[in-house]
Amino acid sequence: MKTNEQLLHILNQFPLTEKAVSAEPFGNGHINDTFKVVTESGETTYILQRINHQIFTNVDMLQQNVTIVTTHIRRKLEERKEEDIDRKVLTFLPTKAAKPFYFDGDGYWRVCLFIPRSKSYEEVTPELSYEAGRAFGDFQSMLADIPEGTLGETIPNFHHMEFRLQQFHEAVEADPANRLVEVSELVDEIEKRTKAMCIQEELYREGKLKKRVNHCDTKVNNILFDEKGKVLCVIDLDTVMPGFVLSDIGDFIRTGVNTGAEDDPNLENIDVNMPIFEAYTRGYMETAHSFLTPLEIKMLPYGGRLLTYMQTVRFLTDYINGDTYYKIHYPEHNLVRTKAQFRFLQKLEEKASEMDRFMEEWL
Ligand code: ADP
Ligand code: GN1
Ligand code: MG
Repeated sequence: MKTNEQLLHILNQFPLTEKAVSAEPFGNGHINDTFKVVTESGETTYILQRINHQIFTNVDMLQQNVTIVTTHIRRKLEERKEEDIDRKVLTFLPTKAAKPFYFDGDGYWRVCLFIPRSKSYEEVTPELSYEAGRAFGDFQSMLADIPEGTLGETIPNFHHMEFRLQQFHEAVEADPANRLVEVSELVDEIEKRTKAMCIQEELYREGKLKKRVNHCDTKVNNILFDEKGKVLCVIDLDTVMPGFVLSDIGDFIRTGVNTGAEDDPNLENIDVNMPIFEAYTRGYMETAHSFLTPLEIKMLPYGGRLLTYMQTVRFLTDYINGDTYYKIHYPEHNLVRTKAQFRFLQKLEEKASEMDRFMEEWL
C-alpha cells in the first residue's frame, strides 16, 4: 500500500491544474487500484489508477487501446453535436513527460478527469437498466467502424470459453492449493456444461459468428449516470477489445439481473429479475439492432448464461489455484463467489425459454 505522500508524489508527475491534497481508495474493482483525488479547492477532480500489470502485461498496448477508444468516441459525440462531451467520455491526462502513464519503479499509474455529478450503481432499477442497455449498445455501435487489427487483445483470449476451460482443467490437474476435494461437486457441474458453453467458438470456426469490438466488462457499476438517471459515460475501458458480441449483454445480465450480489453468501437472495432483463434488452436492441445479425439476436439470452458460467469457471479456477488473480476480502471469498455465480446460472437456466421468447419480437 502506498502512503498519501507517495500517491501525491505520483500525482505530481501529471500536469494537474490544481494541487492534489489527498487520494482515497474508490470503487469495488477486483483488479486495478482506483483512487479519487481531492484538490485544494476541496473538489474531487481526478481519478488515479494503478494498472495491475501482472494481469495487463502489455501496459503500452492497454493505454494505446484506451486512447484510440476515447478519441474515437469523442469524435462521434462531436459529429452528433452532443453537449457536455467532457462528461460523456473519459479524458486521460498524459504525464508531464508526455507519456500515457507513469512508472514509479514498481507500478504503472494513470490519471483521468473525475466526471462531476456522476453516480454508479451496484443495483439497478428497470429504468436505469434500460438506459444502461441503450448506452452499451451505443458504445458498441460507435466502435463498430474501428478497422480490424487496430485494437489489441489486452488480455489474450479474455472471453474465450474454450481457453478458460483449458485454464480450469490445468488448475484441476495441478491442484496446487489442495482444494480440489472440497469443490468436486462444482467441478462436476462445470464439466456437464462444457460443450453447451463453447458454441460461440464453434460457430466462429464455421464462419457463422464474427468478432466485434466489445467492452468485455459491462458490469452494472461500469456506467456513470447523471442526477436524473440518464447515462453519462461508459467507463473501465481496459478490456475493450475484439471478441464475441454476447459478452456485452452477458455481463450485464450476470450482474444487473441478479437479485443478489456477485459474492452473495446467502444463496436464497439469488434470482432472476425479469423486468431488469427485459428493460436492458429493450434498450440494448434499440441501439444495437442495426449491426446485430439474427443469430446474435437469438443468442442474447444465452449470453447471460455463458458469461455467468464463464465467471463461475474463472472464480473456481482462481480458488483452486490458491487465489492468485482476483483480489479477495476473506480466505473463502472465491469459493463464495463461485457458489453465488453457479446458483445464478441455475436460475438463468430455469428462465431460459422465457428469455428466448422475449427475443422473438426482434427476429
Ligand atoms: P475498477 O477497475 O476498480 O472497477 P473503474 O474504472 O470501474 O475501476 O472505477 C471504479 C469506480 O470509480 C467506478 O465504478 C465509478 O464509480 C468510479 N469512477 C471511475 N472513473 C470515474 C470517473 N472518471 N469519474 C467519476 N467516477 C469514476
Ligand atoms: C474483474 O476489474 P473489474 O473488477 O471490473 C474482471 C472481469 C470480471 C469481474 C468479476 C480484467 O473486473 O473480467 O468479470 O472482475 N476483470 C479482469 O467481477 O479480469
Ligand atoms: Mg469497474
